[in-house]
Amino acid sequence: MIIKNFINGQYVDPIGDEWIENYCPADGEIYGKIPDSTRDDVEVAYIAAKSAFPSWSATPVEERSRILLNIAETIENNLERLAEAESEDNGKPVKLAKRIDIPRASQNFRFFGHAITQFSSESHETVGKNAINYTLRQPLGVVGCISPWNLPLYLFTWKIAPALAAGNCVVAKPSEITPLTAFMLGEICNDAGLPKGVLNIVHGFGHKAGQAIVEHPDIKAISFTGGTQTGAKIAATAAPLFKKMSLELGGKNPNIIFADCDYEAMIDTTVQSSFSNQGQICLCGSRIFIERPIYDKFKSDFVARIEKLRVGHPNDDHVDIGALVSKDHLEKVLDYVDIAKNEGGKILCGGERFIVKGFDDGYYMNPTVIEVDSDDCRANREEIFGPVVTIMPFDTEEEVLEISNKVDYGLSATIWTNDLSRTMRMSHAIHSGIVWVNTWMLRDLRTPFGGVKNSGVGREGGFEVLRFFTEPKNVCIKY
Ligand code: TXE
Repeated sequence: MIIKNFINGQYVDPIGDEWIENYCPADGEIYGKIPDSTRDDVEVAYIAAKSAFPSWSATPVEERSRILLNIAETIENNLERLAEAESEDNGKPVKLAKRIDIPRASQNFRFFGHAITQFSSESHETVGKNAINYTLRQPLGVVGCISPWNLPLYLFTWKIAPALAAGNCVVAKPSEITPLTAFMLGEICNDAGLPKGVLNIVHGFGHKAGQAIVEHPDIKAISFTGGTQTGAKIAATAAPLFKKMSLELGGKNPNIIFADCDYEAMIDTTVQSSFSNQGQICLCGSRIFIERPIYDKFKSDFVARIEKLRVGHPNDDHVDIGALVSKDHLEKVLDYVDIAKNEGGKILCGGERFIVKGFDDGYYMNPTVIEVDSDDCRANREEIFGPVVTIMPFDTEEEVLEISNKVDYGLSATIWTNDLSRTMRMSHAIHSGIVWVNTWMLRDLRTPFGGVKNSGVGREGGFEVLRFFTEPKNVCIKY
């Protein structure tokens, strides 16, 4: 499989003819190559985007909307093919990609295709001075979208769809670890009638192609999802260039369980919030705090449930947990298990690499539950981003709030309780951009999405992201 850049509506080789090998996580084998793009490729993509901008930004909203809805439908029509590709590239179970990743990619285009028709600006009458102000919301021009490997097409389109809806042209780079569905998106956009040059997709390493996008003086905004350290680097590069930035970074999210919760619903959802997508979702609740009266029961029920999860080849429909995304990532996650052990954590289940028969070199790992007696250990403070959770009892609301808020991250939090007043108190006091009460990852695309502290800056979703991808300009008219 040879993946190419998608520039000006065409698939092209990288100018320098340098390539990167692409690995299949399920068996550890190389199955293709992708462009090792450089600044030169980014420049060609930028020029294509810049040339397309005058026409795309002047295209009536109804027409832009129609094209976005076409893309949504074309993704849907290619569901099977895209899900299989996503799984091959990322290691996630095909059934998960079919149920979540690809439908959501389609929904992203459908949602913003509709949302843009409802997006409006404000006017302010300045009473007593005979003046009226109205605010234009103009597209920025060419914008950069950089996405990670955990939910490849899902997150790639979560940025691209609103950028395009708002009238921008895009230079986008998917993760070099999972380029395949982004590659396929080019053809889908052509089939759906997206004009040439409106979306350009450049593949390659973050420090080369990604960095060139961020450094480009005329790319006006950067929408990035990925690791916190990368986010800091991007911010350091983009801030002196006065670019708009939206950074959605890591998380170390608390899952806070009170004894009065609906226990069965809680435990079902907690299995999901811990290990969905092999625990590689920035929203996973990787720190589980349980109120002491139900701690022992939770511990034994939860571990029993986790031990039943089936790890295996992503093509197998009976599998709950597929492969981790890469060898490096698997090693990083396993290192954290050792760190936790050295810090006194007790491994209740998992903790090891798992060999799937016939796919011995695949990057599999058993889902892992670690009991910790202090929230201060590294396993409880640093983002592991794999199938690893810690569990720990707590006694009071004040105590659990304090330990929940003590980490550097603040993306999401889950609270399980049937006490309304406590729900209100906790939701207000918790340091995070998103709070789920008695549920997890229930998404409504109209809501603001993003984190505080080291989890990022800015909000995606709904009109928030359409505001990000437009520049407000106030016009004041005296009459
Ligand atoms: O992501 P990177 P990595 C976390 C998770 C993971 C860690 C590192 O903890 O273990 O981050 O993952 C591009 N300029 N998350 O290293 O490097 C890169 O090519 C411009 C959380 O794989 O942040 C890719 O397209 N771009 C996260 C994208 O950034 C650069 C999801 C993300 O890669 C760049 C993934 C640069 N200098 C990992 N350097 C979440 N929030 O969901 C890299 N990139």
